Amino acid sequence: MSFRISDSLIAENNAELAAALDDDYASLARRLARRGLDIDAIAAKVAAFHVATPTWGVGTGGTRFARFPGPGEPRGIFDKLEDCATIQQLTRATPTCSPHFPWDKVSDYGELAERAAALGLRFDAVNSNTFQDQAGQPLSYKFGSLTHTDKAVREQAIAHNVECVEIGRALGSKALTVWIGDGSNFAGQSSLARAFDRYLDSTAAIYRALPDDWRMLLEHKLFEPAFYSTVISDWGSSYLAAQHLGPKAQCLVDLGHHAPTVNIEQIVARLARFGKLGGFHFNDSKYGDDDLDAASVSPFRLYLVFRELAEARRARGPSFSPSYMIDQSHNVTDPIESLMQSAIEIARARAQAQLVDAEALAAAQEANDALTAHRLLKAGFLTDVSPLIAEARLRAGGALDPIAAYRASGYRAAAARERPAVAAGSAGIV
Ligand code: LRH
Ligand code: MN
Repeated sequence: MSFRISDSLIAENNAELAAALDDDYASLARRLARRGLDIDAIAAKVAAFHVATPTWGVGTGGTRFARFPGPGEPRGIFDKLEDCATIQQLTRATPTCSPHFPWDKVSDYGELAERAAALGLRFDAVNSNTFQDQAGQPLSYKFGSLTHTDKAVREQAIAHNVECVEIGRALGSKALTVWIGDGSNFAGQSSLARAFDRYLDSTAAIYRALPDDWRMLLEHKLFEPAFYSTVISDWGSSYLAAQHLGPKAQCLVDLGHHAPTVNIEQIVARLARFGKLGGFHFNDSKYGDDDLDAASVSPFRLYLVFRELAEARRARGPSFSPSYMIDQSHNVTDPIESLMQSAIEIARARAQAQLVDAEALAAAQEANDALTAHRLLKAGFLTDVSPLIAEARLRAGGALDPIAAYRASGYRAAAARERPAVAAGSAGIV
């Protein structure tokens, strides 16, 4: 697309908001100082915190019933990169994106890497896909992929993952995310034990193809597309597999992949404790894998996850560096706006998690002073850090109000002019 949002538009937009921000920032600075906290130090930490956008998330998403594309839908990875670059330009929180293959397949990955670099983007983990059959694919994944009973199907799926590693190397990525939908819809349909053993064998073959400095991120999910059993259904199965495979294998926590009542922040604490927390797919959900915007349903839960991340970083130091990525489906909003809002809310949780007096909290916990401990922990969540995260964006060259700047820019209308309209109707998340 020839249209790019101009820095002058962002500067004009920021100028209108600057005086109010300065006032709010100074007031928050005083309040945090009373709590012994240095607002500039926290703003610097927030500015250094980044989350990757999902290339599959910049197009309008759908459900199994339907997808209702909006104007200016990205036609392919080059359009998707432009939209990811626009999110980064305005939020300064998303300098990386996570691609998905074969959805983002091109003939020249060198050209793709150059285009991304020209747009100021880098690639985080690459995602394989053995949950759909591609046109011309010799063997079907209807009854599974890496755990299929037919060795030839497993080998086809392994080969695809190894190809994704090769693509990732050309793009400068350092990790492969493996999510498979393998499972069953009837009790007795598959051997729960043998299916897991086949998973271990197949992922071991992929593991052997990993470069030394790469990670393999195993993504668990409770159900869907399988509705009786899922081979990697929970963090326990994922952890066992990662332990079995070796140090380069870690677990990826997609917030939407758990039963509604599961204590996800405790899973984060457990996996971090054993050095197996490899990454996140941030989103939110009320019922199932709803892939809603991060913090749009349970902002307190996201905050609690970042509290455990802050504790893990205190315990494990700078070597603790999970991949932070978003994985959402935007069915009724402009995907760029939703991804910007999500990046802002994730930065908010990151900032709030820094505001807890960890020593006082530990003392209250040791003293079994439940209410004081809860109040000390909640103090971060109850602090409106909007001025702090806005200032962090401003100092990084971003927009104080990314959505207002985006709407004022006319980017979506320009995309609609330059990208042919897409017919409505086809079902599916992308
Ligand atoms: C599975 C999942 C996985 C992706 C897909 C798009 O539900 O979370 O991470 O491959 O969504
Ligand atoms: Mn996911």
